[in-house]
Amino acid sequence: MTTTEAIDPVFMFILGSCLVLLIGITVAMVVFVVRYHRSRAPEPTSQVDGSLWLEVIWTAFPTLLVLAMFYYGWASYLTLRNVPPGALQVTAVGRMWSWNFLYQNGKNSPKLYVPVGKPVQVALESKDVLHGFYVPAFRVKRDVVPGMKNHVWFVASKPGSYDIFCSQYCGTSHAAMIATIEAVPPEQFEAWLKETKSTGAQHPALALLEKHGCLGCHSLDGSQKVGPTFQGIWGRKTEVKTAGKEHEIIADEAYLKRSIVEPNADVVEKYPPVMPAFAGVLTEEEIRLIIDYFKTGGQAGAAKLDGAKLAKDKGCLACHSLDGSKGVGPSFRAIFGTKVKVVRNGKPEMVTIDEPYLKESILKPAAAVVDGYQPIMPVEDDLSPDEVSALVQFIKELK
Ligand code: HEC
Ligand code: HEC
Ligand SMILES: [Cu+2]
Repeated sequence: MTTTEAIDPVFMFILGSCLVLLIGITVAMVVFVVRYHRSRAPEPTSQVDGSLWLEVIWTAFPTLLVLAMFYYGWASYLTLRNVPPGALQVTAVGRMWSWNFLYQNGKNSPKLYVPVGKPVQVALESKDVLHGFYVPAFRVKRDVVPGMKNHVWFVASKPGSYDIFCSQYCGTSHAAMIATIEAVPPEQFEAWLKETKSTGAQHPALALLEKHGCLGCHSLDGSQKVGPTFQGIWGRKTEVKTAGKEHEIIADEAYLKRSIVEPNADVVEKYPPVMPAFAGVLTEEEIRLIIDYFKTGGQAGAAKLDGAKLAKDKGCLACHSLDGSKGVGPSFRAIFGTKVKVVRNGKPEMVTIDEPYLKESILKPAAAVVDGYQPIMPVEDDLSPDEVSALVQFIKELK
């Protein structure tokens, strides 16, 4: 049984009983008013002292009716709470003022994709305040309380798009807290779930780095692995040993190329000479792509990620406008290069909006709070470094 099939009959039963009573009582009232009007019956026609069977009926009938409403209501409530076995597990995260959906394979999406005909259990989580997960089409509505475990389930029996609303007033843009359930055929859902990147295309060099196992030994985010990190590699000063002699180099095109093709020519100090040579494995063209990628510090890849789409999908636009108007947060329009007053460590200071500042504002919103605004911007902990760069780039270029 689906949640819709559980709820609708109860609703119709209660609505129907109420309608019958409303019409019955109103008709009886009108008939009595006319029939026993003083002009028709100037003298009282009868005096009834009491009627046992009448009393029994009008006590027993409403009692049974109300008990029946309770019984059907309770039974269908149990259907809402008991999730059928084998349901797809998704977590809905509510925050001011957007929804995000996390799947078990780590994928996340601003839209709730579900396979048609399969029950879906949605675990409800809030990052900040009280929200409500409300899907009228499937008759489910449940509060999303910070720190409390809660869930709903539903089945989309037909393909299509269904609205999700927030049903608890949660601040200024509460009304904008709308998301969509996309019910698609199961094969299409499986294919969608397998696509690894939810936003935009990958830089082709990244695919190469993954394919040739470079990322097993080199990180992109500055963390330590077997080899030096690729973060900030372009133009970096490095101590290397060339033919047994130590000297300092600056990572330029020629050095990087040699490091890939012939890693043992210059061995970075304090690292073991374990990198395999990629001469003959990577083509000239591929090496150029990789070096370009290093040059731009991943920016070229980030540019491929659509910053505008990200800003929308990640809920930034619920608080930040693109047209210069003041929202819950400052507008993104033409702020790059301007000066802004922020409060850092409790002290006011003027800062110029540059890339590091934007990055910090996104990753650590509470570090420098823009004067005149509340420190309510959420920490978006599932942004990848590329996504942060794409957002910075997007804000930077917004005229
Ligand atoms: C088995 C681990 C391993 C793999 C796989 C590997 N590397 Fe390395 N790489 C290292 C180590 C260790 C160093 C540092 C020692 C050296 O210079 O040889 C290094 C150094 C480098 C350097 C110079 C770094 C600097 O800071 O100057 C570059 C550039 C580089 N690797 C690129 C690549 C690329 C591109 C790939 C994939 C095509 C790759 N590496 C695959 C282990 C690896
Ligand atoms: C719940 C509302 C909210 C959401 C969602 C939100 N922000 Fe903010 N943001 C704010 C507020 C309020 C401020 C100003 C106070 C502060 O600096 O913390 C701010 C400040 C900023 C600033 C500094 C702006 C300036 O003029 O100095 C940047 C950049 C920023 N946010 C980017 C983002 C990005 C990117 C996202 C999406 C990943 C996002 N914000 C999501 C509320 C929000
Ligand atoms: Cu809400």
